[in-house]
Amino acid sequence: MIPEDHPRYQSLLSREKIVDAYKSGILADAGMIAHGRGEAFDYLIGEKTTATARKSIKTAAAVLLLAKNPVISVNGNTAALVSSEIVEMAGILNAKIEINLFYRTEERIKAILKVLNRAGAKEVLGTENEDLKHIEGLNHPRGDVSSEGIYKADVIMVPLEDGDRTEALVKSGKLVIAVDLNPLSRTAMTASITIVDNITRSIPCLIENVLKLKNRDRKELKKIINNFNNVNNLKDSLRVMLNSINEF
Ligand code: PTJ
Repeated sequence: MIPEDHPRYQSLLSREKIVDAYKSGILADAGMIAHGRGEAFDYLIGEKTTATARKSIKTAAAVLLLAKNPVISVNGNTAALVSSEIVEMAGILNAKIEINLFYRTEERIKAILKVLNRAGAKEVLGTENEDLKHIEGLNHPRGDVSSEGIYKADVIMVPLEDGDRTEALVKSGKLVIAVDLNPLSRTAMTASITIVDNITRSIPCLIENVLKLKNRDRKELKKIINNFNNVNNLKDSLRVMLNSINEF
């Protein structure tokens, strides 16, 4: 039981979800380490969605609304923290949901599928019932993807992705939206759009932006995208972190 008035309530709540997900076989062992690393960076941005992150979130919303075939990739940490939000967002965007794991095992796929179904997902790709295709340039099995999902997607959202796979996806011509609290990770630097924010805050904020931009014309959405530069946005995120140290 975490008291709601605890100053680190949200952070402790996430920790609890991560530990529960680990115990129920959803999370990879390394998912705990990844979460801890994320927490450290979150601390440096003040555990809030910065103006810089809002810019990338707005751009991601525009990209997702213009996508012909958007796919949201789900791994263990994402399923543990934001499964309901992912299902809600996929519904609004008419996007596909695909389980795509770095540490892929049949047991974890089943456990994550259960969580997504419980959150209301009707169709989930990337499970063991499918004939998976392989992305060029990646060793088995983390390059295995659904032929109906990531394989033919034009836009892929990959919260907490690894650098190799982001690189391979971008190389294969996909537009990749990453959520990564570490602005210096290879994923952050390789993705087309990087949201430097906690997934627990950025997915709800992304849903808000999608709803706000939903009825805007294509020209306006394209203008938002053209005004965005990922490298500059990452530099701004680093400045936010440095300033938080200077303000100390
Ligand atoms: O479920 P699987 O098998 O696909 O494995 C998932 C993990 C995350 C274990 C795997 O992809 C991995 O090892 O990732 P990395 O290389 O540790 O990268 C994870 C990145 O996510 C790090 O840069 C963290 O800072 C960042 N991160 C961690 N928690 C969050 C986060 N970013 C946003 N929100 C978070 N809550």
